[in-house]
Amino acid sequence: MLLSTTTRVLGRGSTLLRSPSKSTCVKMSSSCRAHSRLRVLVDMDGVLADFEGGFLKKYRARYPDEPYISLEDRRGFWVSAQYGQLRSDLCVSDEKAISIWESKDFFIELEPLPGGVEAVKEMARMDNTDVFICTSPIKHYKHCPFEKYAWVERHLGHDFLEQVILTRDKTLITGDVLIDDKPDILGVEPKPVWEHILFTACHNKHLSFQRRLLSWSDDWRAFLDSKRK
Ligand code: BVP
Ligand code: MG
Repeated sequence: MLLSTTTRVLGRGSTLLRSPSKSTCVKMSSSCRAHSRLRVLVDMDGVLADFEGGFLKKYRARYPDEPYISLEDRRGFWVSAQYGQLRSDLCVSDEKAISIWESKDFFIELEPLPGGVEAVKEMARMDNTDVFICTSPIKHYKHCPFEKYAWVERHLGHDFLEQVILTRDKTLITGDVLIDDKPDILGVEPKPVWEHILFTACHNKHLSFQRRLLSWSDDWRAFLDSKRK
């Protein structure tokens, strides 16, 4: 490997010259602690964008005579699974529910969750901090990936498009912190390097979890500081 002579670009234009004496750098955690910048991964649906509220509003408008699940009664990450149970115990997912988020304009029209956009902008301005939006697109790719980029551009600005990571497997992404509303973030990497802080959402508020943010009014700054060491 050419690590001893390679200059790598890290974060916002800062560079790290690797030398033989710095070779321990690559042996440390594969997160970014080796170069003292904090890397924060922020999920989008359920953390920055109101997926649950947007879904319920459009579902009720399109299917006014169908039963629905209030946000208060939501349980479990998968909306489709709970709607499937509502209709038939044999059904594992619900096509009417799925049709909502597969529709054009579903993702771009999601409202920002209170304080999220402001928090991410503030994080991005913090010293020694890199923020990435880490989000999983649905496999019905006709609208979702495009609209996720468009949402970021609309709410966070064109330059923030540089910070977008679309992945179906967040365990592969390196970072110090992942702020995400999904309780079980699984993938091919059994030991992801990030610490998951659960962002509270209607579907996860009843679960006990090691670390959680109640909302963007909660003290996310203190949590990031605790990770800086
Ligand atoms: O793109 C979103 C919607 C989709 O999963 C993605 C969650 O991404 P993260 O917030 O974890 O990055 N999604 C899909 C289904 C059912 C599919 Br069938 C669902 O019930 N809930 C849900 O969020
Ligand atoms: Mg999410």
